[in-house]
Amino acid sequence: MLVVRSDDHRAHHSLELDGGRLIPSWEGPDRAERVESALAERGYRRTRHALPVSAEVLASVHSPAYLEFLVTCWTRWAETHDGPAAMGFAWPARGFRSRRPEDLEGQLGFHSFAADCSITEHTWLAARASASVAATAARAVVDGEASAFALCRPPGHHATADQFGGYCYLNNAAVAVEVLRRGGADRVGVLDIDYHHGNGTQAIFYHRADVPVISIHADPVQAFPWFSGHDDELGAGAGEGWNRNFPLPDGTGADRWLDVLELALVALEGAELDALVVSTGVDTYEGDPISHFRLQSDDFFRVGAAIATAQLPTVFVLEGGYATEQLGTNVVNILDGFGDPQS
Ligand code: SP5
Ligand code: ZN
Repeated sequence: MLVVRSDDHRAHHSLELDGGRLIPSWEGPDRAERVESALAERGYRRTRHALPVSAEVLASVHSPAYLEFLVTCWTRWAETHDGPAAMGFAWPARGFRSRRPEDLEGQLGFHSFAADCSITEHTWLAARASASVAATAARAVVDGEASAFALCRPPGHHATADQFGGYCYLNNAAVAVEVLRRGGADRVGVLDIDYHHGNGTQAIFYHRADVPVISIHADPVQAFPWFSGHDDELGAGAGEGWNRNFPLPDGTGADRWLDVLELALVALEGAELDALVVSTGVDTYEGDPISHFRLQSDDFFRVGAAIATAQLPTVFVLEGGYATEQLGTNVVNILDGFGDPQS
């Protein structure tokens, strides 16, 4: 399987509010390094550097105001603040109006939805590179690769058209979808297997019938992002019936989880897809420090093998997974289980 990567993630260090403390984010540069070394150890030698994602593709996923905000945020912040990270602290919650403020502090609330995520000096560079990794992997599949792995960091599935949060700034999976669509795949499915609901991907495609989105995740009554991911969120308008959520309780282990993956794959089969994007989070691992499912490292082989039964051109996009030491093993187990041979 082809691996697409970039070094530009390295300078992105974010801070997050966790238990009342501002700490270095669980989502750090060491994550990508672990995945890189596991790939090398396991013989994944075909690697490609990301080519820049086009402005058109980015604009098909995100709003112009949000992109401008991301590009300029750190410079604007540093002109008037000496704090280490730009983050929201007041959001248009229930009862408020969602009208965009002019001031940066207000815009930080308008363009985010959670305090686990902040913007620092090189966040835009890293987020754009991550989207470029996804775009380049999708382009390789358009050009004939059976599958590709996008080693994306920061992750993307929580990012909506105009909000960051959940360690995500640009929606890399949605970028991959758009590149596949432009390359001739009429119907592209998203299968999101991260522990957390991919609220951003759901929202971006919620009204569309050409991009079915299916997600298996922790029930939002128990887990972040709390306000998205219930099983009655089925899509709307032209997209009605094309969004499916499979929320599961904390403590879910591999057997139950894999049974639900079968259900998800049956639903995808009915969608008559031309290509598949897999939002590949491995925070379902039993040792994950911020998540509560119980998959073991060997179970990820079965996850990959099950996804291979869909027999679709497939782009794997890295999302979450915070048990850093086992992260590479878990990710590569999925890719090995999927089994697109090396060449
Ligand atoms: C891409 C992805 O997996 N994003 C997940 C973001 C979750 N961030 C907030 C998690 C809050 C969990 N609180 C656990 C506190 C442990 N000290
Ligand atoms: Zn996650």
